[in-house]
Amino acid sequence: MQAQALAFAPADANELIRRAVALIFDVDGTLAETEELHRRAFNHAFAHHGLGWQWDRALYKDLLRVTGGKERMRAYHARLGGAAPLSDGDIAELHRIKTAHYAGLVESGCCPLRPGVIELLAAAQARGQRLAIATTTSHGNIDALLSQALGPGWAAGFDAIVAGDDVRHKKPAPDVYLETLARLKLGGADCVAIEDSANGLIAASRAGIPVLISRSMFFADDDFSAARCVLDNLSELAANPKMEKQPHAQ
Ligand code: XBP
Ligand code: MG
Repeated sequence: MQAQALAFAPADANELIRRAVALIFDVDGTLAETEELHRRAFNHAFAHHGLGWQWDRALYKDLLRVTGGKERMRAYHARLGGAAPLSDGDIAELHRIKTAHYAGLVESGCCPLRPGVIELLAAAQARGQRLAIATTTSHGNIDALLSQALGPGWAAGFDAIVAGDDVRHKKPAPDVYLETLARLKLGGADCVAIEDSANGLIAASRAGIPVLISRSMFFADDDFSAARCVLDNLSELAANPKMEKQPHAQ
């Protein structure tokens, strides 16, 4: 199924994007390969707290099934069985340290936006399309990433920015996408969600939004058979004039 989606991806993806009134972007993994920085920031917080936890990439890939940093730490703690209890205050403090370290990493400029992202944002704005963000991470983390990549006035280009703690249930629940649609005053079919993970795909699909996948480092082998299109990255889109002239090119 995935091979079929890939074979027809460029033309379908261009059509899907162009007919949308609004493009709704996930952040982690979609706009930038941030998850490796999140992983390092978690490990920094664990060392700072003297916990003795160390999340390597293989373990982190597995833990990413749980969306949200606080929820991910809780799930890992539960998995350990007889570990010393962690209060909500401990989790909040770990997450505060993790978030501060993550912001420092992002602000150092080591995490550029993925290929094709800036071109797609510019092309969509030039076509008069609306832009939105629907993410599990926090407003602070979105701002750290996009201030660095797009400049301090970046938020003015987006009509809705909805973060994980703005809603009751994180992805794969549809809440963050439903809230985004409510703020945009649009139906799901008027939009396209640009995602990198199966959890994101499920969340957007449950909100009735067609999904374009841009494969990322940690989620490349997720099941994307319910996606409308699957790309390796957004530079495959026709933001460049060469593909605009060949809409049926594959
Ligand atoms: C991203 C996440 C986030 C980050 C950590 O999911 O799950 O939890 O890993 O962010 P998606 P916080 O890209 O599907 O939105 O620590 O700020 O929660
Ligand atoms: Mg993501």
